[in-house]
This record gives sequence, structure tokens and C-alpha cells, in this order.
Amino acid sequence: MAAPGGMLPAVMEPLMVLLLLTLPGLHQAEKEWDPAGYLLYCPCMGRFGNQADHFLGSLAFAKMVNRTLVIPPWIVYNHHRPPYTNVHVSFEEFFQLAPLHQYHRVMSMEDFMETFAPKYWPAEKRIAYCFAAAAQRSPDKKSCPMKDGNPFGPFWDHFHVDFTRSELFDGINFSAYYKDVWQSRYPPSKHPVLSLPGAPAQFPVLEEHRSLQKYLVWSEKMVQEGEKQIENVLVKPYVGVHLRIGSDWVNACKMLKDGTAGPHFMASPQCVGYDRQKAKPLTVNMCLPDLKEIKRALAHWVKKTNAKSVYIATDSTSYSIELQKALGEKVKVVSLQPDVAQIDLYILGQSDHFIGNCVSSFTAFVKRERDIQGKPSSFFGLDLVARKPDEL
Ligand SMILES: Nc1nc2c(ncn2[C@@H]2O[C@H](COP(=O)(O)OP(=O)(O)O)[C@@H](O)[C@H]2O)c(=O)[nH]1
Ligand SMILES: *[C@@H]1O[C@H](CO)[C@@H](O)[C@H](O)[C@H]1NC(C)=O
Ligand SMILES: *[C@@H]1O[C@H](CO)[C@@H](O)[C@H](O)[C@H]1NC(C)=O
Ligand SMILES: [Mg+2]
Repeated sequence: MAAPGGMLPAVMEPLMVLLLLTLPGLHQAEKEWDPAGYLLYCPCMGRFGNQADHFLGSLAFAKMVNRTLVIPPWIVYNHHRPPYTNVHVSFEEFFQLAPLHQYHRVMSMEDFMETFAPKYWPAEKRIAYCFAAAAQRSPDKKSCPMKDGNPFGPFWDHFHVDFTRSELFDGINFSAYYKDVWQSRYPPSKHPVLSLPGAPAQFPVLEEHRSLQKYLVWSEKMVQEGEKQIENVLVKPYVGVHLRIGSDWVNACKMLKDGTAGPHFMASPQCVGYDRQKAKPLTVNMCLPDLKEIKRALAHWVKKTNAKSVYIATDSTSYSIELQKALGEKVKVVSLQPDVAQIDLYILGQSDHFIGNCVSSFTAFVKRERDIQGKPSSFFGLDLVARKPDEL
């Protein structure tokens, strides 16, 4: 780069300056390291819905301890189709970063690793932080299980990260109660990068953090793709339904039958209520609606909203043929079963009415988004129309 400058005709020089200004290396130098520190975590529990719940809680935790949140990629488990392994999908593939800045300081993990890690978080300074109980499993009982098994190992390997030592904590958790303890125990001057084996958050997302969903704004690419599908295959108004009925779910819902689950089971607080004392009972139909319940709820909401079409998102069979037959020819029944599950989330989010699965965090994502936008939602097994006295 050094020599050619002088040899260029004078007229080329402004162009060279422009080129230099836009070189990525120079651009990064403008970003400043945050003296308040950083928070890193692996979204190592569950698939998208769980990871999204954890993201909201982690965002709140980062703000509480005033550290910049380093946003991890989504871990997508493509074990039944190429590449038959975990895929790490950058946050920005699905959502915009900019709206998050209105709430708190964030940056993507890809950006953090490229921009800051070489200088401020070199290999020898990579410390793991975890509950002492988690380290009990390690051979020396003092090491955080950062990379033990899947998805832990592949996640950190994706960023070529290894940890040199561990800091164990005990007697605290991630709630607001310990805000000061977090800051006094781990001041950013001594502990600039807090990296955790899992999200500093609860599942399901706490009620007070549900509204943070408003900062999860779809990327332009997702909006374009989603809108294109809606325009091509659906007729408005349309009802969107989430059929979570695959074999893993059938197994999970068995816990309800033997009564061990209680009203709070996975994402169920979203429909039975967060207060355990006042929670509505959780029925089998709410967890695993049968075809009869699916038909009932659909007929009810299609009629109520004058829907011209129905969109079925599912992890298993769509029941398209049965439902088309039940609803009649005037209603178009559509199911795309896209490779990218977020396309389903987008289309469900845009529907005129949404019927979800109360226990599913995949549903919960759609429900939160719609609540914020003032769009109506209901759940299988819950919107029962008033029954006639003789049926009671
Ligand atoms: N495309 C698509 N995938 C789904 C649907 N329902 C479930 N899945 C897949 O199954 C996963 C379920 O895990 P998760 O998102 O954690 O939600 P939960 O298990 O229902 O609480 C999703 O992330 C998707 O990968 C659906 O309606 N459409
Ligand atoms: C939080 O961190 C920011 C950025 O480093 C800093 O400007 C601000 O003073 C910090 N706030 C508190 C309350 O420490
Ligand atoms: C965190 O600790 C506080 C104080 O001991 C307690 O009230 C709260 O229930 C704990 N939260 C979790 C999720 O364990
Ligand atoms: Mg799950």
C-alpha cells in the first residue's frame, strides 16, 4: 500500500483517501472498548424459542450489571439435513441490532471476536465464570464445564475460544436481588469479560422481561422473505396456527397426564398466568391438542375473523388435507414447512388471529410479538366457547 501513492496521478488521490477510510481495519479502530465490561454467554439450552427467552433475560441482566451484551449467534440444530450438525447463525441474520441500542449497549459476538478479542481478550485472559456446583463435575472440581459436550464445545470452537482458568461463584443468582454483589465481586477493571457457560437468565422468560421483545425487530431480509410468502400463498384476512405436535412434544406432554407437571410447565405461564397460586389448570389439550380440538379452534376463529385463509406452522404433520376438508372450499389452507423456522414465526406474527400452543416457547415468541403490536392471540384448549348447560 505504501509505495504506489506517490506514483498515482493527482486526480486519483481523493479516491485513495476514500478507499483508506472505508477499509474495515481502520473502521474498527473507531470503536471504543467499554470500560464497564462485557458479558458473553452460550445460548446452550434448547432450540430457538428457548434461546429467545434466554436472550431477553440476558439482555436485562447485562443492563442491570451495566456491561455491554455480546450477542451470541443462534444455535440451529440441523441434524436431520445438511450439514447434519449445529449451525451458528449470526443474530443479524434474523434481527436488527440497531433497535437494541435503544435499550442497552450491545454488539454481536462475531464483531466482538474480530474487533476486541485480539487486543483486549487474548487467549491467556479467557476466564470462565460459573456456579461452583457446575464445576463439581470437572475432574479437579474447580473448572467450569464451558466446552463439555454439545452444543457447548462446538459453540466456543466456532469462535476458536478456549478458557485458561475458572472463577466459581456461589450463593448468588442472576436476579436483581444480587445486582450490587455482581458488581462488587466482579468489577470490570479486574474482570472485563464475564463469559458464562449458559444464559444469565431463567426459562421461561420472567414476566417483567416479556416486553423487551419490542427490541427484537426482524431483519430486512426476513421481512422481505416473509412478506413475499404471505403475498404469494395467503389470502387476507388469515388465521395463523402453531401445531407443536411432533414426537418429542408427545413425550413432553405425557408429564401432564401423570399430574407431576403442575400448572407451570415450560412456557405455560404465558397462558395460565405467572402467579402459581392463581394459575389456571393446564390440560392435555393445551399441551397437545388433538385433531378434534384443532378443528374446533380453527372453525371458531375462522368464523369470528371472516378469514379467507389459514396458515399452518408445524414441527410435524400439518393436517392440511383434514383441515381443508373441515373448513370447506371458501378457506384456503396453507402450510409451507420452510427450512428456516423463523419464516413460520414471521408469518404467524403477521396473521389476523393467532392460535398457539401454550406450553411452547416457539409459540411464546409469536405471542409476545403480537401482544406488543396489539394483535389478538389465543391458545388451543383455552378459548372454549361457553358450553350449553346440558354439557356441563
Ligand atoms: N418450521 C417450524 N419449526 C418448528 C415449529 N414448531 C417447532 N419447530 C421446531 O422445533 C423447535 C422447538 O423448540 P423451541 O423453539 O425451543 O420451542 P418449544 O420446544 O416448543 O418450547 C423450534 O425451534 C423449531 O426448530 C413450526 O411450527 N415450524
Ligand atoms: C455504565 O457504563 C457506561 C459505559 O461504560 C458508563 O458511561 C456509565 O457511567 C455506567 N453507568 C454506571 C451507573 O456505572
Ligand atoms: C435468587 O435469589 C433470591 C434471593 O435469595 C431469591 O429470592 C430468588 O428466588 C432467586 N431466584 C432464582 C431464580 O433462584
Ligand atoms: Mg424446546
